[in-house]
Amino acid sequence: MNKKFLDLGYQPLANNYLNKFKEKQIKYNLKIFFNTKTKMVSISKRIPSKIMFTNNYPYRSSMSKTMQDSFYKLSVEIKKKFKPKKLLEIGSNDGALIKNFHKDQAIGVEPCRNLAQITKKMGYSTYNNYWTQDLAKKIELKEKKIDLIYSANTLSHISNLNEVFKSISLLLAAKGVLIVEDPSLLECLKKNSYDQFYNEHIYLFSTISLTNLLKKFDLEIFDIKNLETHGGSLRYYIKWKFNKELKKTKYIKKQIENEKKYGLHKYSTYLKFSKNVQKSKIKLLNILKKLKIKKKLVIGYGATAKAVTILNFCNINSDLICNFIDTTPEKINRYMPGKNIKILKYNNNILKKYNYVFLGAWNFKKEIMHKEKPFLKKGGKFITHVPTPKII
Ligand code: JHZ
Repeated sequence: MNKKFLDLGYQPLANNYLNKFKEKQIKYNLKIFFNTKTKMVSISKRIPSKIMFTNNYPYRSSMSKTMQDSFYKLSVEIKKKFKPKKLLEIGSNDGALIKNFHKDQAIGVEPCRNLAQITKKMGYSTYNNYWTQDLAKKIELKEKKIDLIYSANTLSHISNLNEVFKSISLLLAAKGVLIVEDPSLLECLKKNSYDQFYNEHIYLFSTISLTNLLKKFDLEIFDIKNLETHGGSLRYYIKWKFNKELKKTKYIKKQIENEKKYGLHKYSTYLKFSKNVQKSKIKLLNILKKLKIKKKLVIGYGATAKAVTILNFCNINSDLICNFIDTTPEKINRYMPGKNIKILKYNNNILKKYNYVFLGAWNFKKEIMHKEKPFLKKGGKFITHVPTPKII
């Protein structure tokens, strides 16, 4: 049974950056549910993939050094541990992972044409399609079975998980490995990072809920890694149940114990989280309103999907955060969805005009604070809402 625990109000599509000031935009009521049987956390309103993942999708995985490093490190690990003949990435984005593999070795699947074109140009075989059984069958005809399937920050974006895993089942070799990486529900609750919820994030997985789901497909997790990326993610290493060659590590049991200790299997935990979200909203607004009274200028750093949730839930307008900056060409000179705050192109001097920086990309706090040492030296300060709103 699905039980609601959080209502984040009316939210526009997170990656639908506006071309014009006050451009009309549809908003959807974003409610979050906990399923008492499967323990899965998901959002209520499912927007069709075709509306969200368009031919001009603005998010690029390669825009931060942190993510580039993470993908590079993983590629080294994959080559060493699993030595795949063929690797297929579901949601290959701009090739941040596959570029670390040989062009004949890695295959991309990417529904957003602008991104698929990038990896095609790089010379990688790329299927510009959504992930379906039809596509899996088509790939199998050409490539045969695949020994390593990888997917980061993609499976949690697809509403029909049965279709997702049936398609994977069609392609994964008997001794193959599936690696799935997505934000961790446990970290989200611990950090009170409710901005992990937006229309694209249909699910927020826990090891408990994913284990329950995989059983239906005869798949099981054999190893798990906690990652710092995207504010705390989990990397699940998955195999066929009948494959006894790959041994299960102790980390799965440990992670499930930690999740149970925190109460991820209980509805009451989510009600507590919901209360903390309301408190966080009030605290962040207090900080920004006080700065406005003092005539301080605040700029948002990183026009993230997460920031869209914050702005729209807290009703933050350009009187509280004047602008955002970002390095992504597709976002520059456009406006934050739902809030008409203009996104400026990042340059080394841009922060000079501002007194405070709100970390829209708080998940890259280390990278950003290191890069912006001159701003800090001149007395500039950062604001974050994670784990609790404060000036740092
Ligand atoms: P970042 C997106 O979420 C959407 P977002 C998506 N649904 C998802 O699941 C995750 O990614 C993985 C910029 N930046 O990664 C680049 C700078 O400008 O937190 C990005 O626009 N300068 C697919 O949008 C944004 O910040 C910098 O120095 O929440 C970061 O977006 C750095 C480090 C980043 O994902």
